[in-house]
Amino acid sequence: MSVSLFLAVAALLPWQAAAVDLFVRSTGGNASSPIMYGFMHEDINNSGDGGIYAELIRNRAFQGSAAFPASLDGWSSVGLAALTLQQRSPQASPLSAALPNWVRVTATPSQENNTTTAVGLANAGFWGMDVRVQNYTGSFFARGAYAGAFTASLQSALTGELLASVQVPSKLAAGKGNGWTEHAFTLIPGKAAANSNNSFAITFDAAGLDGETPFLDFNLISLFPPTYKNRANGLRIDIAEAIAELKPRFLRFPGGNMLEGDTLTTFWKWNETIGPLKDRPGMAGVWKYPLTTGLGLVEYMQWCDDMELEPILAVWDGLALDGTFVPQSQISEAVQFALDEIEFLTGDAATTKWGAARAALLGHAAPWRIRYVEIGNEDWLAGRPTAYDSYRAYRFEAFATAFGRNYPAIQLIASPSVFDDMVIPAPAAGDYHPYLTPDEFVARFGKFDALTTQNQTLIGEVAAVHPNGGLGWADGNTLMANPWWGGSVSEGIFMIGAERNGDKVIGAAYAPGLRNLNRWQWGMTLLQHAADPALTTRSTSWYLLASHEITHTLPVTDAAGSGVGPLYHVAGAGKDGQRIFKAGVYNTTQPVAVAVRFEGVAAASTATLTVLSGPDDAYGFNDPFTRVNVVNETTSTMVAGKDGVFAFSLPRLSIAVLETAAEKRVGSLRG
Ligand SMILES: *[C@@H]1O[C@H](CO)[C@@H](O)[C@H](O)[C@H]1NC(C)=O
Ligand SMILES: *[C@@H]1O[C@H](CO)[C@@H](O)[C@H](O)[C@H]1NC(C)=O
Ligand SMILES: *[C@@H]1O[C@H](CO)[C@@H](O)[C@H](O)[C@H]1NC(C)=O
Ligand SMILES: *[C@@H]1O[C@H](CO)[C@@H](O)[C@H](O)[C@H]1NC(C)=O
Ligand SMILES: *[C@@H]1O[C@H](CO)[C@@H](O)[C@H](O)[C@H]1NC(C)=O
Ligand SMILES: *[C@@H]1O[C@H](CO)[C@@H](O)[C@H](O)[C@H]1NC(C)=O
Ligand SMILES: *[C@@H]1O[C@H](CO)[C@@H](O)[C@H](O)[C@H]1NC(C)=O
Ligand SMILES: *[C@@H]1O[C@H](CO)[C@@H](O)[C@H](O)[C@H]1NC(C)=O
Ligand SMILES: CC(=O)N[C@H]1CO[C@H](CO)[C@@H](O)[C@@H]1O
Ligand SMILES: CC(=O)N[C@H]1CO[C@H](CO)[C@@H](O)[C@@H]1O
Repeated sequence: MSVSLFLAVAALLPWQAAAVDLFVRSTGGNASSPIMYGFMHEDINNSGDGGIYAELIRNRAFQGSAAFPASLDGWSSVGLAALTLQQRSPQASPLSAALPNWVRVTATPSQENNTTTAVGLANAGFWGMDVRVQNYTGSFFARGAYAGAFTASLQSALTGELLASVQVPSKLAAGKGNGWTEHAFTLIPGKAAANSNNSFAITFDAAGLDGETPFLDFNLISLFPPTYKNRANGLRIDIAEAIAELKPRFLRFPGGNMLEGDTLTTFWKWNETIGPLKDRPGMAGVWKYPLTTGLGLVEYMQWCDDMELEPILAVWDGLALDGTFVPQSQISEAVQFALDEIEFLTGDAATTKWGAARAALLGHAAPWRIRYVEIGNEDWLAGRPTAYDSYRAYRFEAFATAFGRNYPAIQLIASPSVFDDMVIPAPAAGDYHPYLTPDEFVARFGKFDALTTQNQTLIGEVAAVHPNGGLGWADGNTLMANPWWGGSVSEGIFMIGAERNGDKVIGAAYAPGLRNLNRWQWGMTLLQHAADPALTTRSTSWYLLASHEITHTLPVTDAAGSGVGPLYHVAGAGKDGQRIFKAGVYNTTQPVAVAVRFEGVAAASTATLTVLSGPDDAYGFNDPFTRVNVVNETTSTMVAGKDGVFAFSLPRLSIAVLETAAEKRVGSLRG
C-alpha cells in the first residue's frame, strides 16, 4: 500500500491530531509459534499436593525422606485410640517397598469403665476439605484382625456435625495373619457443608479386635472428589477449569526447581512417579514440604491430553540445587535416564523396552507424542559459575547429541536463554526467565527483535514481581504479595513484543501458576486457591491475549512514525483469516487515541474491541478474600468508518484486542 493512503487517513481524522494511525498489511508477516501461551507447573506452595492434584487426604501414606522424616502430620486419633507411626520395621512387612511406613491405631481402654468403643483416625486435609453433595471415592489399606465394619465419614472440624458416613465391611477376618488388604468405598454427603473446615475419619469398633493385639495398621488412605474429566487419581475440577479458561496451548513440567531436587540423589525421578500409588515413594520437595508424586509423569500427560496442551517436558540433566553436578565421566547415565523417559512415553509397545513397560503398567499401548524437551532447568543459576560451566562444556552437548541421534524430530530447549551468555547451537532453542519490574518489562518490548529463527527461545517463566523503583513488601522479602494491575499490563506489553516475534519465541508461561493461600512465600501467581473453591482467584490480563490466537504476524506501519510507547502493539491473522490487533498502553496519564486500518477490510466492516482497564491505583490487585476483581473488561462492536478505519481510545494502563470477523480468504496469505 502506498504512503498516500496513510496521509489520507490522517487527513480524515483532524479531530484526533494525537491519534496513533496504523495500517496493517495483509501479507509480509511470519508464521507464529502455535503454542504462544502456556502454563507452567511444579509442586510449589502446595499447588500440586493440596492444589490441582485432587487428593483430599494430607500425608496419606506417611512418606518420608532424609529431608522430611515420616510423621503423623495431618492425623489425629478418634475416640480412645493411640496413633503410632511404624517405620521400616524389618519384622513387619510394609505395604510395599515404596511405602515402608504406616500408622498403627491401638485401642486404649478407658481407665474409668474399661470399655473401648468407636476408635480410629482423622485427617485434617490440606487446611480443610470441600464437602458438597457429590461422590467421594475413597480407599485404604488395613492390616490386622477385625470382625465388623469400618465407618468412613466426613464431618465439620468446627462443630463435629456429621456430613457423610458409610459402613465399609471389614475384609480382615477375625484371628491373626491378615496381610494388607485394600478397602474401597464411596461417600455421598446429604448436603453441602457450611464451610471448608471439615475433616475425614475412619473408625472401627474396638470390640471387634483381637484381644491380644488390640490394634490395626493403616496405610495409603485416600479420598477423591470428582475430578476433571473424571480421571482416576486426577485433577481438582475448579482449578483445572480456571486453567483451561486461560486457553493455554502448552504445559511445561515438572519444573522448575522441583526437577533438579536439592541434592544429586533427590531429583525428580520420573520412574518413581508412575504406576500404582502404592509403588510411588514420593520425594523430598524443594519448597520445604514432602511430595507424594501422586501427580506424576503420567498424570501430567493426561492433563495435557485433557486440555489439549503440548507437553514441554523438562528432563533432569545432572544438576542439583545445592550446586553439585554430575561429572563428565558419568553424564551418560543421566542421558540414558532421560532417553528412557522419552521411550516410556513415546516408544512402541511391541518393540521397545520402556514402551512395553508403559503398556504393561497403564494399559496405555498407544504412545504419546513429545515434540519439545527442555534439558534441565535454569542451569545458569545453581552452582554458578562452575555448574554452569559444566553445562556449557559437556552436559548440554551430551544430551543434544543423544537426542539428535535418537529423537531428531524433538525440538530441544536449553535451560539458559540466548541472553544468558551461552552459545546455543541451532536447532536447539533457549529458555528465558524474566522476573522483573513493570518498567523493565516494558523496556524489553523489543527484546526479541534481535533474535533470528536460528536462536529461538521459550519464555518458560515470566512474571512482574517487583514494583517500579524498588523492592516489594511481601513477608519481608523482595516480592510483591500479589500480581497487581500495573504489573499485569507490563507483562501484557512484554508479551505483545514476544508475539511480534512469534517465529522466534516458542511460547511463554507465567510462573508460578498456582499457590495455596494457606502456604506461600513466593507471592506472584496466576491462580490462587484454598480448600474452599470460592477462594479460587484469577489474576492478570493474560487470558485476553491468549484467547485471540495469532497464527501469523502482519506488518504494521505507523503513519506518524511515532515509535514505541505509550501504545505498544502487534497485528496478525487468526486461523480463520480474521485480523487481530493487540495493544497495551503504559506510562501515560492520558487515554491514547488509535486509528487502525487493515488492508482489504472495507468501510462498514465490523470488529470486536475488548479492553481491559484497571483501578486508579496501579497497585490494585484481585484479593481472594474480598473477591473484588479490579480488572474492568468491556467489549464493544466497532464499525469501520470511511476507508475502513477503526477509531477508538484506550485508557492509561490498559490491554486491548481488536478482532475482525473471520475472513477465510486472508488466512492463507503469507509473507
Ligand atoms: C467410658 O469412659 C469414657 C471416658 O473415659 C467415655 O468416653 C465413654 O463414653 C464411657 N463408656 C461407657 C460405656 O460408659
Ligand atoms: C478390664 O477388662 C479386662 C478384660 O477385657 C480385664 O482383664 C481387666 O481386669 C479389666 N480391668 C478393670 C479395671 O476392670
Ligand atoms: C454418584 O455416582 C453414581 C454412579 O456414577 C451416579 O449415578 C450418581 O449420580 C452420583 N451421585 C452424585 C451425588 O453425584
Ligand atoms: C529410578 O531411576 C533412578 C535413576 O536411574 C534409580 O536410582 C532408581 O533406583 C530408580 N527407581 C526405581 C524404583 O527403580
Ligand atoms: C542469534 O543467531 C545469530 C545467527 O546465528 C547470531 O549471529 C546471533 O549472535 C545470535 N544471537 C544471540 C543473542 O545469541
Ligand atoms: C516511564 O516513565 C518514567 C518517567 O518518565 C521513566 O522513568 C520510565 O523509564 C518509563 N518507563 C518506561 C518503561 O517507559
Ligand atoms: C518477518 O521476518 C522477517 C525476517 O526476520 C523480518 O524482517 C520481518 O520484519 C518479519 N515481519 C513481521 C511482520 O514481523
Ligand atoms: C468500566 O469501563 C466502562 C467503559 O469504559 C465504564 O463505563 C465503567 O465505569 C468502568 N467500570 C469500572 C468499575 O471502572
Ligand atoms: C476456625 C477456622 O479454622 N476457620 C477457617 C475455616 O475455613 C476458612 C476457609 O474456608 C478459613 O478462612 C477459616 O479460618
Ligand atoms: C516455596 C514457599 O513459598 N514455601 C513456603 C510456603 O508457605 C509456607 C508458609 O507460609 C512457608 O513456610 C514456606 O516457606
